[in-house]
Amino acid sequence: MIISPVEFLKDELKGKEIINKATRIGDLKNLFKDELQRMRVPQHKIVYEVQAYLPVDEGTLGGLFFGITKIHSGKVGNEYFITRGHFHEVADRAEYYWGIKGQGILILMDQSRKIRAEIMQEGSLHYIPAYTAHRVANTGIDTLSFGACWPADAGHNYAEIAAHGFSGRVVEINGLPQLITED
Ligand code: M6P
Ligand code: ZN
Repeated sequence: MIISPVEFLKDELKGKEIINKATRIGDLKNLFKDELQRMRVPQHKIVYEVQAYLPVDEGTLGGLFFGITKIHSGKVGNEYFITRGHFHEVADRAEYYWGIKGQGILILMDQSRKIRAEIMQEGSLHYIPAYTAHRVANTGIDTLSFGACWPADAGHNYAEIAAHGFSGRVVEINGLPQLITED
C-alpha cells in the first residue's frame, strides 16, 4: 500500500504529524508601531496561524521544514497584521516563501537594516537570501495564505527583531498599502 503521511491541499496541511500554532494579538507586545492601539484590540484575537511539517529533528543538517502561514485580515491602528518576523539563528540559511491566496507584502531587511519589499499574491515566489530578516503583512480584505520551505537547522532569531524591530512598516494611507521606511 502507498501511504502519503501528509497532504498539501491548496492552503491546508493534513496529517497527524502536522503542528498547528496560533499567534494572537496578546502575544505580539511591542511588535506594532502603536502599542496603545494593540492593547485596545481583544487580546485573544488571532493574527496568524502556522501549520508546519517538521519531518526531521530541529537542527538536522541538510533537513528541510515546510509550513503554511495564514495571516488574518486586520490592522492595529493603520498598520496591517504582520508575522513576528525573524532572521535565522544560523544566519547564512535561506528560505522560500510563495503566495497561495490573498494579498500581502513580504518585507525583507538585510543586516545593515536596508529594506526591500515584494508583493505577495497567488503564484508569487520569493527567495529569501541568507542574512535577511523576513516578515509578511496582509494588505488584503481576506486571509493571506503563503507557503514556506526552510532548512531544518536554520532556527529563528527573534531577539534581534525584538530589540531593534524592522526599519520598514506597511501601513494604510488613503486606503492603500504603503511601505514606510525609517531612514
Ligand atoms: C513561515 C516560516 C516559519 C515561521 C512562520 C511565521 O511559515 O518562515 O519558519 O515560523 O512563517 O513567521 P514568524 O516565525 O516570523 O512569526
Ligand atoms: Zn525564516
